[in-house]
Amino acid sequence: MSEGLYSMEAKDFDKTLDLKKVKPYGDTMNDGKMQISFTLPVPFGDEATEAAKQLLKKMGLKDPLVVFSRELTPGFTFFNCYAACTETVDYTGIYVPKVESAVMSMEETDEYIKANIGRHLVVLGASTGTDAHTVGIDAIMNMKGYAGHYGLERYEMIDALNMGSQVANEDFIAKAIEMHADALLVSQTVTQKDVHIKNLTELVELLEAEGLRNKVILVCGGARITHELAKELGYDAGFGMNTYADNVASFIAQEFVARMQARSASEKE
Ligand code: B12
Repeated sequence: MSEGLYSMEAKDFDKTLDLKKVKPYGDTMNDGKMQISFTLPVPFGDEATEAAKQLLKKMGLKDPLVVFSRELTPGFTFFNCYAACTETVDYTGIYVPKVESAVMSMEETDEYIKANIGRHLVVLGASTGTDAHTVGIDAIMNMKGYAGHYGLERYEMIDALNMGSQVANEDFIAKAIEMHADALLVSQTVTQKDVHIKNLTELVELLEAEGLRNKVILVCGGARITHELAKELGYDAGFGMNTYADNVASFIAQEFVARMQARSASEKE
């Protein structure tokens, strides 16, 4: 198995740091310096800069500094600011639910599928509903891959089809049935008015109505998706920023094998 993409653990940090009281780092340790950007609906000028500083102070930040401001359009001013944060967080008490499968390289995943499953896995993906963002799902599926990581279409043991964007949940399911898909990958980028929750929930409901939910590995992803949210919505896994095909393929293959083993164990009982 290859090393995880993010292998740094708490033990690897500077030993002199108090991980129970972590604060932002700007120039020197524990200076608390943060960069904050925002827009106020006021005209560009000295009063706007003062308003931005006062707001930062009210947020509990010290020594506010407006380092850049510009009129966006008449009546609106954008700011870049620095200020010092006085709060700390206890890093040692943090728990983030995430996909637990070991991350394998493309070659390792192909070997794993050959050895443990013995046939190609069929994976269908799309950006669903009204969502027109294709770059995320392409990054995971496209033959050329993303950031030096080949996509699922490149895997010898995966038959991958990317339906593109704005795919209706009904059409997605019809294709999944036609292809006998083992895994479904859904990308959701736009979260305005929680439209992603609506789309993702509707897909789960439709799959349940078709009696398909437990027959497929259901995965969603997008910049605002977390594993925790995905589980809450009835998905098997969720992936956010900095995901590569390696993460997804490893999860699908290992989850498929785990289900095969669970099925054969229950048949023996
Ligand atoms: C390019 C872009 C567009 C293009 C999309 C073109 C295309 N062919 O994809 C166009 C111009 C069409 C567009 C339109 C809109 N956009 Co736009 N767009 C972007 C932009 C600049 C980049 C998105 C992107 O490509 N990221 C790169 C990819 C690689 O990252 P990613 O999607 O996060 O994918 C990674 C992970 O999330 C994960 N992942 C993603 N999907 C999946 C799926 C699975 C199964 C898995 C495992 C993992 C996974 O893996 C990927 C690789 O690591 C972002 C801003 C930004 N800088 O992020 C705004 C942004 C996403 N857009 C936004 C908005 C609001 C819109 C519009 C509503 C604007 C409008 N008012 O018309 C429309 C919506 C159109 C629609 N119907 O969907 C907002 C979304 C805000 C929100 N949270 O809802 C953003 C964040 C901009 C902003 N700051 O306001 N957009």
